[in-house]
Amino acid sequence: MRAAVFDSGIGGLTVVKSLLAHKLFDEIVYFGDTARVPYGPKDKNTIIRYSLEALEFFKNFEPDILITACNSVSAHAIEELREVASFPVVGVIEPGVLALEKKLRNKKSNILIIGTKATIESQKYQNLLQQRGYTNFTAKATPLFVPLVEEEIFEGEVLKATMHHYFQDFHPEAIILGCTHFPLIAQQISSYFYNKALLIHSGEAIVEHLESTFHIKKSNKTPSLKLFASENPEKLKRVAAQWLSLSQI
Ligand code: DGN
Repeated sequence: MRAAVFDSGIGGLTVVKSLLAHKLFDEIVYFGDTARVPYGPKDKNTIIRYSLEALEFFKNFEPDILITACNSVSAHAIEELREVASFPVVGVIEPGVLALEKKLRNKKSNILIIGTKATIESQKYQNLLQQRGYTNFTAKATPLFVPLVEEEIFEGEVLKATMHHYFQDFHPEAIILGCTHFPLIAQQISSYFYNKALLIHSGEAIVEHLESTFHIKKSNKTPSLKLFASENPEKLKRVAAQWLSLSQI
């Protein structure tokens, strides 16, 4: 089975990492729209247009499934992608909320959702949490984390100051990492909250969703990975080698 995985930049590699670890596909074709990242501050129509262009790119590879490893795309363009694609299109938002529900039974727990402006303003996470009976959640746009990750700043003083800027008033029991760039700084986010908050990561959530909804089973073979970027593919490959612990791509 061949999966196409799409993000605005390098963040979707965090989803690829989980897909590789669980060996769910024979082949993964990744496209990061690095020339136009970030999508987070862009309006819905622009996100839809860019996403449909990415879909055109993937058509040449004849994928069996498209995973939008980008919350901003999952929040704003998933229906439009589904209308046009001849294969299933799976986003990261619903799986994230379902994964949270499995781990956090107390519906009054204090939950913090972080993501891009586009994701937070779409209200998708907030609506789903409300539908599932959660009553105590706050959503906060934390867009500065995206350029830090794209700059390969995964730790250090700038990141600490940014976390303090966004998080100083929060004491969450669980945090939804509502942007696929954020697992790259998850350890730092976790230690900011003294490792006491449960972190929900889209990659892990989507693996559970693919197994349960699409009945995609683990294989014995490690999937082959093809990486494409609209700009500076070397950087994507460098981060992939580091983040995915691959010796050669
Ligand atoms: N990785 C994208 C997401 O999950 O929303 C966002 C990065 C961006 O384009 N701002």
